[in-house]
Amino acid sequence: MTQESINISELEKKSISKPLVLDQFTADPSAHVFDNKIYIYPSHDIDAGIPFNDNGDHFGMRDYHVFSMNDPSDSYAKDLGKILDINDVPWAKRQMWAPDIAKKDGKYYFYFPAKDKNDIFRIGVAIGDSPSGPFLPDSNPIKESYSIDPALFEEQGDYYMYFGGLWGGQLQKYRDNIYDAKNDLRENSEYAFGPLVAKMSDDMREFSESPREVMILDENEVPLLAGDNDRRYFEGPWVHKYKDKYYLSYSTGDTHFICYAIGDNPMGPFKYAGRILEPVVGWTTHHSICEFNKKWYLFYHDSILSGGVTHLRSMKVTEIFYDESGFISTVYPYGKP
Ligand code: FUB
Repeated sequence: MTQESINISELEKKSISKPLVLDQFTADPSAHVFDNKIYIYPSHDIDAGIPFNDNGDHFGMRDYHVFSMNDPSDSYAKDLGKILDINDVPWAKRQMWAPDIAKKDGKYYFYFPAKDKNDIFRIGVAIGDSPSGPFLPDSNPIKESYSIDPALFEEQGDYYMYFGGLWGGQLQKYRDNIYDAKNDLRENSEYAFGPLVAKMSDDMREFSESPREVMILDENEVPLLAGDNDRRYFEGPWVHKYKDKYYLSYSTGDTHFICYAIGDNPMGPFKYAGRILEPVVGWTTHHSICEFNKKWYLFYHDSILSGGVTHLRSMKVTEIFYDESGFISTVYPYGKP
């Protein structure tokens, strides 16, 4: 949605949900249920004074807070405080982007992307004994990790990390997990980039195998093309399971949708299945999906609270619904037109 074409106060009135935090800006919410309580791990948006560009340099975040809710119907999420600061991470220089967390054997593993001293995005881990920390970061990023937007999914004791984002997220600079500054976006007629997936090692601090690209197929079982901007993967992967099927949802970036694809295996392939969220106010759209008391919720963000400022976003939540065939009804963040 372009900033010129919208009237923010009109859309605010029509919003299907309200910001969950009012005294700071929060984005890219990764929501999880631990001990029957909802914990949300968002990016902590700030105004770093850097002008908007397609490289996302204006997203200059420097720390993370964790929030909790007793129920998604609560009006607000409670700030449990800061859990990690860029100054505590020896390898990180700038831009702490969308994080996620996983619980294993009573320990909590907080995963976050940041640019290293060479301005290359890597993914780090910080470990704690409770969902609210404190978290102690490893002194190096995860080997073979790159790009942005880690999202963890657990299945019978196996943990999978999905990651990757185009443009400022640097995914287009890699082929077969190797960086080359000369690499760029694929041609429109080539297969689209997918997110990467790797199984985690037993200690959750490394990949147990090299990352593999996830395929997203169209209705004819052919991989989506790079020029299919309304449907192809851009950033913000999230995987959840519903009735024995695996759902990969993601942002389409420059077309501003949250879409999803369904598969029979956490590694894919996934078949494109539709849109979950129509465009929100702001350039980015980023979400998570979480079950609580047998209902399903979409955590997402928009820039309504900041009056439309792209890099000052607010997290929100709304319930989502599946039909009998397992398809998710599209959410219209400001009501169905
Ligand atoms: O918050 C910074 C970046 O914007 C995230 O990593 C992307 O997914 C997009 O939401």
